[in-house]
Amino acid sequence: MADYSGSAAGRGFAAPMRFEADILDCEVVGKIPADLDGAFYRVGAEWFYPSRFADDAILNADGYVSMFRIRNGRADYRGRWVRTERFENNRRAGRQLYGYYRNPYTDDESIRDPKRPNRRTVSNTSPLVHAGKLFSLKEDGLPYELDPNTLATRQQWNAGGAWKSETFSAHPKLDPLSGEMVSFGYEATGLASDDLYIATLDSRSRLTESVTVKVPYVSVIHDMALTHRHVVIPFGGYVTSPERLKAGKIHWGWDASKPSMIGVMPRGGAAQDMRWFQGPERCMMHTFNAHSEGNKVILYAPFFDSNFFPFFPPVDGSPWNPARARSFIRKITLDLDRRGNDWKEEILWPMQVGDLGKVDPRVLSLPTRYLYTLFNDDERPAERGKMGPGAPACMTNSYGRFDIETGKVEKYFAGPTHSLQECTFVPRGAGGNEGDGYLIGVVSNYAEMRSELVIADAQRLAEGDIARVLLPFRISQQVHGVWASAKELPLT
Ligand code: V55
Ligand code: FE
Repeated sequence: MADYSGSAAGRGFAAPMRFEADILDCEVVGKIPADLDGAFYRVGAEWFYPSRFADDAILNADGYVSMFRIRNGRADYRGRWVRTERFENNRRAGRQLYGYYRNPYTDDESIRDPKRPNRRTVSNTSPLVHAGKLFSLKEDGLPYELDPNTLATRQQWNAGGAWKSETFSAHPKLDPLSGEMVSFGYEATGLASDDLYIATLDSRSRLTESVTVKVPYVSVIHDMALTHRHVVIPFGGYVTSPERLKAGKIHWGWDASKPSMIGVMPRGGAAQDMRWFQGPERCMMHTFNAHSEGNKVILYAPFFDSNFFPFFPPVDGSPWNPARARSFIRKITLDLDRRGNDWKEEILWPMQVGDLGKVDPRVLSLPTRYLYTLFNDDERPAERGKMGPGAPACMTNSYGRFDIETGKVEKYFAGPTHSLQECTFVPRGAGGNEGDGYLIGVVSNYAEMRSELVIADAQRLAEGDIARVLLPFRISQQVHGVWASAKELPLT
């Protein structure tokens, strides 16, 4: 039996839940809307065998995929490990063979292969549904295709050999008008390489365009944004090098002297069309959305002031600073007609928010009115005395709909012993207006030490949820989730 004590694995509510699960017709409070027919997929990180290093990143834990299949007002739950090559190698060995987050030099000799770092992927970051297929993604490797009903892992996928990067982002963007997917891979040609590969696949998943550009410096490029005319590539602060990796360190360190960068290139452009804009110290992980207005690109993103991740330490040896790991909803304007390489940045709301935000997928790449994300509403009570072990010091008790047009914030409160995970917007029907739909997400119930799925009307968040699906156990923190209607996947 693996020893989880003293490892990077959590305790209490966050203690590893190593089983796979099927719950038919879950207990429901309230009424699941009859028009919901589809599946909510979640991908997250869960240690099968714990890390060998107490200071490793949770981002290095094994991929775990779960789904809520919802139809006829009922919900079934299923959870499975993503059976990566790494998972199967570990299982065969009966122990953790792999070392630090994205550092193959720290791996057990039996599987060590620094020339092929993408084989180490844990595929733990986000589900993707495109062209009738389901995938789990992580930015250090290729997608794993999953069975959308059984969640069985099929095989790694590279668009039939057309995808020419060793890596594939966890955040490709889907164009709601053309059905295209635009995605990228960074460190595209090997460990710490400065090649960034960007490609477009059509609505049937055939690769139509690709380009490779050099990055100004090698950093985490976690997310992107897409407009109907441009591809937007933000990053900043994190650094790595072959020397750092050979010295046995975790993949990333934080270098506060590095500028934040945003690359903008026309969709279908050539390498020389990439324009790099530059800004102050920022930790740039997730985006909400972007659109083009003439020769301006407007990006909405919940970027952090500085390093968000305590396990990627500052390279100058200073301690991680939680006071600067704050994110705000920022509006960034990139003017392609200006000669300078700077951008204009506005903080739209002074309140701190979580950075796992969403928009209505029908407006992706287009002008946006509503941004949805999670935050902690300090005006709501937290009943600490009722919570079991492992509740976080900072709770996340609310979802918000942030109205860019009016500035108004509509708030959903999950409860005094509850902490929410990322929200997902579910459109009501295929047509319809932006914002007409549901906001759904999993919440940790620390009073009863189990998890729930909440479903709220996205236009009536203040009225509370309309249904809650109750699970009889804790499920691990998702990183990202996606809703797929029964029209998008062959669901049984
Ligand atoms: C992120 C998550 C990752 C990762 C790199 O949220 C960045 C950002 C879950 O894995 O490997
Ligand atoms: Fe992400």
